[in-house]
Amino acid sequence: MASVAVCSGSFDPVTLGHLDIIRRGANIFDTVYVCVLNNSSKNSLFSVDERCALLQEVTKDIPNVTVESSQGLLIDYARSKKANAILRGLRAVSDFEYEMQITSMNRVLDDKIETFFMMTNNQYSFLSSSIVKEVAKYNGDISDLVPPCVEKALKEKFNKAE
Ligand code: COD
Repeated sequence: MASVAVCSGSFDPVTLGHLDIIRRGANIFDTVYVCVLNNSSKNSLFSVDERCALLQEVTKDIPNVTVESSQGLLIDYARSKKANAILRGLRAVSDFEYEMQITSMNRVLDDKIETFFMMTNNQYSFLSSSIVKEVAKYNGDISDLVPPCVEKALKEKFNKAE
């Protein structure tokens, strides 16, 4: 049976930490669907279409990755793709409680889809979309944190294009 994983997130915007998880996931699973979902507790800077376009750009060299978005529950999207796995990244202990809650809820909704966690690459352990947006807003250097197209998009958002 083909292994199909859904790598879910807000990706507002995609960082090198996300991309590292997507790439490593694509080495393990036959197909990886990257699904942009709205986190109802976060206000987003980029629209869903903008987030998808950036993800498409940075994953275009990975043949078994497809980028999509969904409005509803992650588990419904995963079922619609016949996925057997949900792939999430873990950075610090602080991620654990939140991830455990989502995973437990998703298991109640469908106990046939397993959630897999991949430890962050050490160099990205501090990295989040929120921290990148904060640094970019005040014109700090984010070139080691995000792909070039994301750096450009952030500069444009904050109206600091050179
Ligand atoms: N290194 C490794 N992993 C990382 C890094 C990094 N530097 N940065 C982020 N990650 C991981 C995160 O831990 C997460 O696993 C993933 O990448 C995405 O992160 P974010 O921050 O872009 O996305 P989240 O965590 O805000 O996404 C939450 C969802 C939108 C997936 C969640 O809210 C959801 O599933 N919503 C849909 C509604 C639903 O199904 N709800 C029921 C479940 S409770």
